[in-house]
Amino acid sequence: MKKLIGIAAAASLALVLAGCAGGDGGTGAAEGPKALDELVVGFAQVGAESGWRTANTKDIQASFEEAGIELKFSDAQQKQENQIKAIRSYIQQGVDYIAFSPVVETGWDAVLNEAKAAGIPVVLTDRAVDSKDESLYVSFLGSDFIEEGKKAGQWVLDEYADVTEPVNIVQLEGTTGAAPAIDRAEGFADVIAENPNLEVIESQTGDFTRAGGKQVMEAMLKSNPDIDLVYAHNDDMGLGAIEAIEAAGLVPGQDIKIVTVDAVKDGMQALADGKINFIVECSPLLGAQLVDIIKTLNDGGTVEPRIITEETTFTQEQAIEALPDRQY
Ligand code: GYE
Repeated sequence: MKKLIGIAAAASLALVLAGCAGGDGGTGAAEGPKALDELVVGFAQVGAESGWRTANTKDIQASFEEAGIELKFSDAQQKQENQIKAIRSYIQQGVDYIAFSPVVETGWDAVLNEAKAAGIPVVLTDRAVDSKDESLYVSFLGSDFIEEGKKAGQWVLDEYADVTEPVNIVQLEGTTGAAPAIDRAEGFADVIAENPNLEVIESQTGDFTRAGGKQVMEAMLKSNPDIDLVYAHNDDMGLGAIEAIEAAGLVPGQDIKIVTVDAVKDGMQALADGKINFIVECSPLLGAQLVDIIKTLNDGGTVEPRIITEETTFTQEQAIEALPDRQY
């Protein structure tokens, strides 16, 4: 008799556990939270185009590992079609959550609707989509890129406050159509508009890569003998520009000033060395917050639709001070 009760108890415990494991397509809430080691999250990364991206990937992978949550990871090599394929495969595999950093802003509605139909919540990390339908994702975690552009513009405005001559600025844009490229250009343009001497004489994409920044800068140096300042949408393109400027026999940071965004180690080193003049920070450390979002959703809680990363700016002195403790 005792044995029979034991078996019955074990069977009902098994049923409860099976209930917890879900099978509801991932919303989790209806049947209670899953154990963390039963959760599966699919992450579709942009690529490995920059120091920022490498740090972001490392941080996300490490955070999920630490939390004991399985993370499926894919690298889209900066191609939207690859990212869409990865998301579709996560949907097919029936993951519990999908997180991704959209390479460009447009063209996501179809695949996001597929995720929604499958009941898989989507979290945007780092970059935004421009979809009007905000029900297609639960939250967007990342920086305010317009604000970053404004901070870069403010430094330029202050630096050239007293000039009476035109200041020739060239801009190295990030990936065409990417939220940080669009917004960093917009914020910068808004602020420098206050001083009519500040003029962006050329603006080209360097695709957020060092090689791209170098190549575009080489061409710009050929067509414009009189460049005063480079505004690069990330450190890597600024570092590429430094190579081109040096190859042209000019001194980066002096003959041509450089302002960038990100504050990854290599950028901070160039700032400390006086080759870059100012960096606006953009933090790639989004892993812990992403894990928190997933845990909250798994517990049936709600998350803020927009979570903005806190960031600062760096001058040369500040870079020298911050470098020894810089994590990425
Ligand atoms: O600034 C750049 C990277 O989306 C914020 O992408 C990110 C940007 C970052 O390639 O270095």
